[in-house]
Amino acid sequence: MPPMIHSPDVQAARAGGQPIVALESTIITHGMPWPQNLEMARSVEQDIRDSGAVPATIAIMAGHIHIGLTDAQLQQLAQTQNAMKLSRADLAVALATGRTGATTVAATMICAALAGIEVFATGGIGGVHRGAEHSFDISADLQELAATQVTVVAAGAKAILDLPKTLEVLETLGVPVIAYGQDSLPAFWSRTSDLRAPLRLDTPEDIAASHRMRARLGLPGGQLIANPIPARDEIPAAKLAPLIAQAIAEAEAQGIAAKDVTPFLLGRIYTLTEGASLTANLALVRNNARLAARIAAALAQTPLA
Ligand code: PSU
Ligand code: MN
Repeated sequence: MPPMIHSPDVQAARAGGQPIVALESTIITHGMPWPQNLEMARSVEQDIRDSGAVPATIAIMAGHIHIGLTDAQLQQLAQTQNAMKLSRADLAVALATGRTGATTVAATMICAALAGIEVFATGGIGGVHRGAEHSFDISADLQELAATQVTVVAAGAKAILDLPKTLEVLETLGVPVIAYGQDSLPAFWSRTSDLRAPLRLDTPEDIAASHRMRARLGLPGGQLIANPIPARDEIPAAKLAPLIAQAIAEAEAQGIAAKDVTPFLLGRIYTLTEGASLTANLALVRNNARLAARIAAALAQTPLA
């Protein structure tokens, strides 16, 4: 096994057979500004506890995979400037050389699977960027969903992406994209998009049963659960569209590329919406955490074979 440290809470949960939900850390270091990032990390963990599961925020610290962080570690990570953004490609180098960094959706899935955690909550996964036909910018999160058996609860893909292309790639990769409780594909800050989700499920129990069935079929890879942001917290897509377009144009003009694209766009949209995007982002992550906890509890009741 790679160097791995479980927090005392996660250790106790494992010993007691309690449901555990994984959380990523790039959203803390690269997705939100200080100090709202720490508030978000703490409230999401509390939501999971309140829903009857145990949170395991995952990060790389001093060359170790941490499954669950103490509050002091969470604080430290939230204040780290220039933390590494670690995806599948970066994990081994970071661990082998004793580095500290945050895990993306892809890297968090890998670490969760190694730790035997089956459910993971985040805000929005990475996907196919607009203009990908020129930039080739397609998030490693998509391939990870095809390879690693973790159910990921997100509010769809971030609306800064090309959603139709993201859906096409997920279909090619054989990843089930399952809208929770509605037919439309959620678009992160907005409840609906003009795209129909390929699949729909209405209960955590059905999502857990489908997770188990994939294992029985011998299918690698996970499921993407697209959970719409609560109605009172959403920003209508029409209001966001021009701001997203502006942020993307600025990124292009400034030559922002590779790992920097997503954090740059999220930061600009935060400024352009005068903070409203961050409030919505916080609400949707918490909503995803609560659903993930219910799925983890349902999985604990669903036998393996
Ligand atoms: N969801 C959010 N905020 C974020 C991210 C997701 O609400 O910052 C992060 C995730 O870690 C995701 C990453 O894996 O953005 C995608 O980055 P890229 O597009 O470079 O693959
Ligand atoms: Mn990218």
